[in-house]
This record gives sequence, C-alpha cells and structure tokens, in this order.
Amino acid sequence: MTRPKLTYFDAPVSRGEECRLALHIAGIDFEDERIQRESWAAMKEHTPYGALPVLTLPGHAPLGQSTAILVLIGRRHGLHPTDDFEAARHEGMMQHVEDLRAKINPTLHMADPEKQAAREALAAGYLPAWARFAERNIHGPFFAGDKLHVVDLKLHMVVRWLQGGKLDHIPATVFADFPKLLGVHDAVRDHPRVRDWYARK
Ligand SMILES: N[C@@H](CCC(=O)N[C@@H](CS)C(=O)NCC(=O)O)C(=O)O
Repeated sequence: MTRPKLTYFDAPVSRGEECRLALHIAGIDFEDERIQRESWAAMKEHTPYGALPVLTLPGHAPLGQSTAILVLIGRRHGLHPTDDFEAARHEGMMQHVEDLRAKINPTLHMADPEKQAAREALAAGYLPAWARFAERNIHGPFFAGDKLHVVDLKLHMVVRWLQGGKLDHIPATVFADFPKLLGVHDAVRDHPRVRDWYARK
C-alpha cells in the first residue's frame, strides 16, 4: 500500500466520517474504503478492536479507536495542540462525546416502549446536562477559539446526529439552549475544507 486507508461503513456518519473529515482537512490523499454491512461480520475479527473506523498507514499495523486516529492525524498535521495540557483538555472533550454515544447507542437496539422510555429519560436529563458541561469547556467559535482542531469534528458530528431529528423520542431541539455547542457545529459545517468535502460527493 502506498497511501493511507480509512476503513468505515458506507455512510457519512459518526466516528468514521469525523476521521474522513480530519484526513481531508489535513490535505491527505487517502483511500476511503467503505464496507457494506453484509461484509462486516467476516471482517470484524480481523480489526484491532472488533470495530470501525480503522486507519491503515503504510508501514504500520492497522490502528483502531476513533480518538486515537484523530489525535494521530491532528498531531501530524497541526489539528491537535502541541502543548500537552491543552492536548489533554481536547482529549477530555473527545471522551465526553464518546460518553454521550455510549448512552445513546444501546437505544438503537431497543423497540418501543422500552426505547421511548430510555430516550425520553435521556432527553430530559442526561443530554441537557451533557450539553451544559460541554458548553462550559468551549471557547467559541471552535472548541479552543478561532482554529479548528480534531476535537471539533467529534463535537460537530454528534451535534449533527442529534439535530438531525432521526432519533425518535429525542427532540431535534435538545441542544437549542447551548449556543456555543451549536456554534461549534456551525463553524465546522462552514469551514472551507468541510464544504469542499461535501461538494465533491
Ligand atoms: N471506541 C470505538 C468505538 C467504535 C465503534 O463502536 N464503532 C461502531 C461504528 S461507529 C462499530 O464498529 N460497530 C459495529 C460493531 O461493533 O460490530 C471508537 O471510538 O472507534
């Protein structure tokens, strides 16, 4: 292999899309390998952690875990802080996003009325609390001010998911009272390299 390869499901969402965006923003020419759900079962056992995304760089074993992938890309291409404490602050927010996903993802496998009860409870309690804590850590317009970092891609993707209104029983307005959080979403959406990524689709 001569160029980096990012492997993820064939959808412009979640942890895979945030890694694709990071690679594109960094200006890296990468292979965008998209896996069909039918192929996944046979492939799962051969990935580092039994999950996607996976980044494969020439000369290295495949790398799993979206935060590790984003931090590596960010460090190499000026999209993650060089100061170790500030970097840890960014990684803390990335983990905050993963905590949210860990709360919502079990509901993806539920049926009503269990799903309705679980999601209404999240919308009434966990999600606004999550957003309040996120908000207090954001400088604006991006997480750390005027410059986009990989942490912003994770924040953008999760806000886009919830604002999209596709999770029934969770109102699309669940983050409406958190302008800095919505501001990160909008700042990433409007970034020229992000616009460029979606324009080429
Ligand atoms: N902590 C991992 C979670 C990865 C993960 O759960 N990926 C999902 C897709 S977003 C997946 O591979 N699901 C299929 C499966 O677990 O079999 C990360 O941040 O990359």
